[in-house]
Amino acid sequence: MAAPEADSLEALYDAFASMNMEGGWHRKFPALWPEPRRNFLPHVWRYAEVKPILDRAGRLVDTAQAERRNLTMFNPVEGNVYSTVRTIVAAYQMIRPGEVARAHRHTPNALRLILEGRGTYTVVDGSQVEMRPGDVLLTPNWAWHSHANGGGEDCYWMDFLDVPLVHLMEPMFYQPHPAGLEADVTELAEAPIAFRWEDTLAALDAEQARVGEGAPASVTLGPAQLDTIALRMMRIPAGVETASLRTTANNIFAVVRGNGTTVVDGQAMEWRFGDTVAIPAWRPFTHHAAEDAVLLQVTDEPVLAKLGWLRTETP
Ligand code: 1HN
Repeated sequence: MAAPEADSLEALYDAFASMNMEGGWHRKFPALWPEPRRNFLPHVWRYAEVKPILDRAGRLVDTAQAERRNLTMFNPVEGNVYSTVRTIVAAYQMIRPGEVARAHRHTPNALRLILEGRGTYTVVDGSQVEMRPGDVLLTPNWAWHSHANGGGEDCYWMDFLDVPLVHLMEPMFYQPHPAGLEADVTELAEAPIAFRWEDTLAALDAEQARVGEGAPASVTLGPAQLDTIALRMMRIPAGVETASLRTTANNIFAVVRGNGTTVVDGQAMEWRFGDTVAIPAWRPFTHHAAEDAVLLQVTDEPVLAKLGWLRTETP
């Protein structure tokens, strides 16, 4: 039998590549590593800088042109043009008096935190609820939703969606409502999808009494209705610092009240009302309140927990 002809590793690797395969020992990029990498970057977006450009967009872009006048925040990590952290995108949105954002639905789960302005309503699966500053409103997977400003003030809010997770796993479905808006609408003062600021404050007061003055108090906005995102309101009294935390969950904090500083991986980021702080997985962080502060925590913890990947440490 003839000896194999000029058989070399190089020829073997060419054969792998021609078959769309690669040797596990030969790949240029490792597939496994000892612990989560520092990939996405800690970052803060400042509402004071965002608001003027939202207002400019308000003058130049109407709701006929843009079904949603939203401005998404993309993490500055190289190559990313969309996600705020790996699984979640956050956006600022503004709607002017008389404007209507038509109904649509999509598989990504969404929620809103209202910053400023009264007189705007959201309609979620036929339930019309007013959106007031400090409120959090949910739009679960596949729920129809539209927004309309029937008042006299510009209304500003923040959106959070698990769109990047849906991109990653591919189950994206999206439909504009065939009629533009839902026909059967019931106006409700309260709804399970609406977490009112007054109720949040009352829950925080009760929790504060339980943990004692001078400690951070955190309440879950629940029961959970979004499968992929958990929500907590956290009050940090002036001068108090939260315990250092490192978690495999990705976090975004939105500033509802007060001001302070978050230190992520040694990097200090100051924040005040309306700001958005991105804290990617496995970066140790602490919050420090300069004055009494309330932060909304938006986290993909439920996903990590369901899959057995949630690890939390206090380094
Ligand atoms: C969306 O549908 C809304 O319905 C807001 O108000 C922000 C950001 C990305 C993708 C879809 C909304 C969004 C969004």
